[in-house]
Amino acid sequence: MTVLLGLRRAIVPLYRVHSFSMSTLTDAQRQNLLQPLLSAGWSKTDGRDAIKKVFQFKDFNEAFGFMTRVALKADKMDHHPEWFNVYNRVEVTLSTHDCQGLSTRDIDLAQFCDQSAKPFSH
Ligand code: H2B
Repeated sequence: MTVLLGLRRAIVPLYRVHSFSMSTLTDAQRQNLLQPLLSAGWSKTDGRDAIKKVFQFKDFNEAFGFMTRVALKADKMDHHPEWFNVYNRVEVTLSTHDCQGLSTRDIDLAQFCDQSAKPFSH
């Protein structure tokens, strides 16, 4: 019995970090984590709980370099952007499908996008 309880104690936190348990941002998180992004060029999308931002680069090489860095990060996080690219322009939309809204994963990926685009902001 004690072994089973110990096992449960070890497994439940692991389960919680998996996407099944992702939940949408609380009001406090929207104030403290989302608001700074909205002040930095991200905006809420119409009709759904998601954020979007347009990144503009010098050329396709820079745009695709940005996309590559974000793609590798997204793969590691198992959290993927919805995006659209034409030449030097990348439109990024972030939302968490598992909870149908914004979660802390979107905050993390949005911050990573901003960091990755920084060297190219002319
Ligand atoms: N990406 C995004 N943006 N939201 C998700 O809920 C999500 C994801 N879930 N990437 C992941 C994959 C899930 O489907 C897999 C099975 O872990």
